Amino acid sequence: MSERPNTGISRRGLLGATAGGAALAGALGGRLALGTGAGVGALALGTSAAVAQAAEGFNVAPGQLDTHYGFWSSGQTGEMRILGIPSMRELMRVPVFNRCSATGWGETNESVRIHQRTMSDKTKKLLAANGKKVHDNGDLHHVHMSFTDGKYDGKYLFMNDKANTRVARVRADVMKCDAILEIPNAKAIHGMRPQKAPLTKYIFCNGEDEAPLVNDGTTMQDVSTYVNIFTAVDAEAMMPAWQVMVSGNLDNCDADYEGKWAFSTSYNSEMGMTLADMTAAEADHVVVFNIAAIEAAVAAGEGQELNGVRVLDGRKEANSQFTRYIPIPNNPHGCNMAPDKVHLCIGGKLSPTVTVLDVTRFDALFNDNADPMTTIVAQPELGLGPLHTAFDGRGFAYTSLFLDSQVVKWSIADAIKAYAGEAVDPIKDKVDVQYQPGHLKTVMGETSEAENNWLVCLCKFSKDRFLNVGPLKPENDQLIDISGDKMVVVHDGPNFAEPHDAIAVAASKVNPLSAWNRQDPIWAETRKQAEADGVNLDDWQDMVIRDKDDPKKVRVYMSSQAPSFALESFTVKEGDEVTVIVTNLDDIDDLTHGFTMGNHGVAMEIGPLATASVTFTAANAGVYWYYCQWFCHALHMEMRGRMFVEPTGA
Ligand code: RUQ
Ligand code: CUA
Ligand code: CA
Repeated sequence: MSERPNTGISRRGLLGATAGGAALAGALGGRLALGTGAGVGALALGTSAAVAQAAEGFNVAPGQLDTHYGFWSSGQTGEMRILGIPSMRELMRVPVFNRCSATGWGETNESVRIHQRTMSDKTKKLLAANGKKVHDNGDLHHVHMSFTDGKYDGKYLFMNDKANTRVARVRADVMKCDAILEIPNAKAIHGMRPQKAPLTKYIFCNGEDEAPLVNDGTTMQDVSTYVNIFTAVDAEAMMPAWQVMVSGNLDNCDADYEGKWAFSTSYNSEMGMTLADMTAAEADHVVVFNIAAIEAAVAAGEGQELNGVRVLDGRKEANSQFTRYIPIPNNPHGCNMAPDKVHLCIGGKLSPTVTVLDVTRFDALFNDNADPMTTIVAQPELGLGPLHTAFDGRGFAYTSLFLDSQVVKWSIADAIKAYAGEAVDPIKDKVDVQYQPGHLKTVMGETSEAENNWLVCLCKFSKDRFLNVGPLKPENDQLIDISGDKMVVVHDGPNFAEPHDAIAVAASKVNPLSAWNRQDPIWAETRKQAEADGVNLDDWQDMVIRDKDDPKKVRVYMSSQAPSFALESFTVKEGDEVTVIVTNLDDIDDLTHGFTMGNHGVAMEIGPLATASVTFTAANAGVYWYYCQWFCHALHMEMRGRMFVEPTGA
């Protein structure tokens, strides 16, 4: 096979490789590239008959349903969003790491329990010191669905929080978060992917920031004690399964279709602490993780136990069977496994190339210590700032070019031929996008069932595409028709801060409920408390119970049925810690009630047949109205009642 040293790319091609921090930051800041060719794209669009035709297919008439679900990350907003594809209509927001005023997420007892379930004592202390119940910010970059045999199975959605080193799970049957895990030892979970086959046993989580392994303040200045950690989370238990220390940091990751490997890009193989240092080397790497070798070592009790997790040493100098390092031109980013089950595409970012690795050659890396370069089968030069790659079912790849503000369509097969010396151009088409694209998504393109219809391109800048709403602009999620030879941008989709990634899933794969199951585990603890209080949550309730052991605690059980709460008033004492538990007995499709307690900062959603509870202090004597804030009935305004807070006379 042909071997090409990965430094073979011209130094000029390696944007800012050694140009120093300032030039690099300028280029990536987008000011240079913003607007280049932007107008051209807009003009071409307006005159193209193909646009009108493609736009026809994108139009979903009133009353019609989309053919695909889009599950969107929201970056620093911290929630998951559900969009319809191809209409690009926003269908729902699912709060996860954020605090939600509508649903009470982050405030209801059920959500606080989910937030705190696996939190370390240290974090709980930190939160308590800040006077908070939970961290109510998150930085949610990546949403991915659980797999069975390389296909979406419609069970769970998993997502990362880079800001607070967490992963979360959303149950696809109710579209609510049911687990949040703060990962110990690692720092800043960025790349995150489920295992694709045979099923999603693990969620692979990249730690992006280096820190001392025992991060207790004793070796802060000694960078040689810093490590980066790769974590496998047990997808069912939502607990860490094992961790591997690596050389260099970890950015994005993916997994193969056989369940043998996980792989992660690293932009900081230098272990640099400054921008100049992080971009100093000509090559960084992809780390390949050998799942079977790691599982065997964990079972044998190798490595060390740290904060309840088995940690193995997969750093270069450890020469283990856990990892291999494949050199990639400097500061790579995206890591995308093709649906052909063979090719892994690594976005060059500072290099204008995508490096294509053949994962069927990874066995030889571990068994025969083969030269890592032998796994590289193509390295097409595609344009400036290649970040992520998406795939269709015809062998085409679509790479976002951040600096060029374009999407490039190319053939994997032709790129392999070109790398072997044949005179073929792998590039088939380029289209301008508006502007600076990051992730891009084809329908089902991260599964073995990739489709050939739509591409969603998540642009980081929208600049002049929408009415000016002030200095902070929306992002722009563009819909591109990829069914023909030419890509056609058919829709501008403004979106709030700041979707990084999305997946597009055939509607047939997802089957959410319309009413809750009364035995749902989400309120199992609330149900247990009710039983202890002698209250049957399945019945019409109107009970106020003062805790036998702690007389300052009051629990108010009430059901709701449009248009009234079972309790039109209840009485507590000044200073009581009040828990209100509401059960919605309406089992009618779409009949959600709410509970808002006036002047107490408390509001929550109670869906059909759901139970929800919230705890607050009735600090001041007086009359307080509570009301249903979810429009449910012609007499919705009348769905209210009074809390009497009796003065203690103290
Ligand atoms: S990242 S724009 Cu947070 Cu997925 Cu690449
Ligand atoms: Cu119940 Cu509005
Ligand atoms: Ca680097």
